[in-house]
Formats: sequence, C-alpha cells, structure tokens
Amino acid sequence: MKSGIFTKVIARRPPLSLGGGITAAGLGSPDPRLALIQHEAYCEALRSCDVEVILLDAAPEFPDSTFVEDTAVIAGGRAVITRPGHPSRLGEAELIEPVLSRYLEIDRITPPGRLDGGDVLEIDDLILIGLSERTDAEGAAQLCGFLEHDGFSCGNVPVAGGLHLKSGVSYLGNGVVLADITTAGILPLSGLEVITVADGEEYCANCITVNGRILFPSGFPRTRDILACTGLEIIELDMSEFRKMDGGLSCLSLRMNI
Ligand code: CIR
Repeated sequence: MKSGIFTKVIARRPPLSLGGGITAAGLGSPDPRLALIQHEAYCEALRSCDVEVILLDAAPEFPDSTFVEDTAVIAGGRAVITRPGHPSRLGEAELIEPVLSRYLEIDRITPPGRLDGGDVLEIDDLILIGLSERTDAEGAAQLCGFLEHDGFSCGNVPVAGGLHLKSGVSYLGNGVVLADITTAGILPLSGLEVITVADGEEYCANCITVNGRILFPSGFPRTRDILACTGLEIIELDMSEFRKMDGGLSCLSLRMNI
C-alpha cells in the first residue's frame, strides 16, 4: 500500500473552547478565532491537492476535538476507532464514528487498551506504533491485530520525547522519512532515507504528504530548504494556534484513499 495518496479527509472546526484543551507547550493561550482562520487555510490547502474535505462542526464540549487524527486509524479500507489515552478525550471516539462508518469498515480499540492516532506512523506496508503516555502495549496489540489481517506488518517503538510518535517523524513517501534527531535514533528505518530537521526546528518534523505535495508548517525555513531535494511542492501553513495546544499538521485530519 502506497502512503500519501488521498481522496477525502475528515476535519473538525476548532471550538471557541480550544484553549481549555491539554497542553504542555508553554506558548500561551491560543486565539480561537485565529485558529479558525488557520483551520480554513488548512482545509483550502487540502482542496488544492484535489482532496474532498468533509468538514465537521465544532464540538465545544471537547476542547481538543479539532485534533481528529487521534480518534481513529485509517488503513487498508478500515477505520479503527481509538480509545484516546487522555480521559478528557475519550468521548471524541464516539463522536467520530458515525462519519467514518459512512465510508469504511469499523473496528474499535476496547478497554483496557489506550491508543492515540498521533502515535501511528504508516510507512507503506509498515505500521509503527509509538508507546507513549497516550498509547499502551495493549492498545498497540489490538491495532496490530486488525491491521495484520490487511497485510500490514506492525512494530512498536518507545516515544522518548514529545507528545506522540508523529510529533517527531513524518513519512514523505517514496522511501523518505523526515524526523527530528531524537526520533530518528529510535526508529527501525533500514532501507529508508532519513532527512533530519534542522536544529531548533523540531516542530516541523510533523507534516503531511498529500498527492505529491508536502503540507508544512511555516516558520521553519532551513528544513523547508532541505526538503527541496525531494522535488515535492511545499505548501506552508501557519500553525501557531494549534502549536500552542501541542498539535501539529497531521493532527488536524483523518485521511482516506477510497
Ligand atoms: C492533546 O494533548 O491531546 C492535544 N492538545 C493535542 C493533540 C495533538 N494530536 C496529534 O499530535 N495527533
């Protein structure tokens, strides 16, 4: 299965309650109105990559609900609804299921397993699952059980720094991985080319490749220039308000190829 090719994505508008979510970033409170503008630009960038954006209404009762990536793992025509690892986010899984069930077969991570989608990195047929504060071995084993049926192989990696595995690494397609130096050191990456983000630019290790373009956070010029070697067009997006809530570019969408 080839990563980075998508026809549809699901996104959810950030709520006015965004600042009530979980964060350890220490960057101050987000401006929810600016977050909405940045979210609109994100959706527009996806549309410019020939992707249909299924845009869900904000869910103010869940301040972190714009980070839809954590609520499901989509791979091989299947959506595995997660059991988010922070108690305040548990109800978000139930919220996302109706829309996913319109397009995909549904499975669910069940108690006591815990898993956030941000810990799941798809590299073509390989699925790496980060064991983090949010994802435990039981959640990883359940996910693996579903995906191995579809021909994926799975492996676990410990997440040493950052919130999720994908806070520190992205797969750009064509055998190329972008990672911060710490994450690059823990990944089993034989056979892959690893591009390391520039020192001090660790936040931009989280980005997404969509139909041959890289959606990339603005403000990381040295890494952006390094990425020119991929030959992929780079679309820069201001992520400042989501970053204040520990969110990256991948967190804002659930991506499907159906
Ligand atoms: C949280 O701590 O759960 C949210 N404030 C941020 C989630 C970011 N999601 C992601 O990296 N996939």
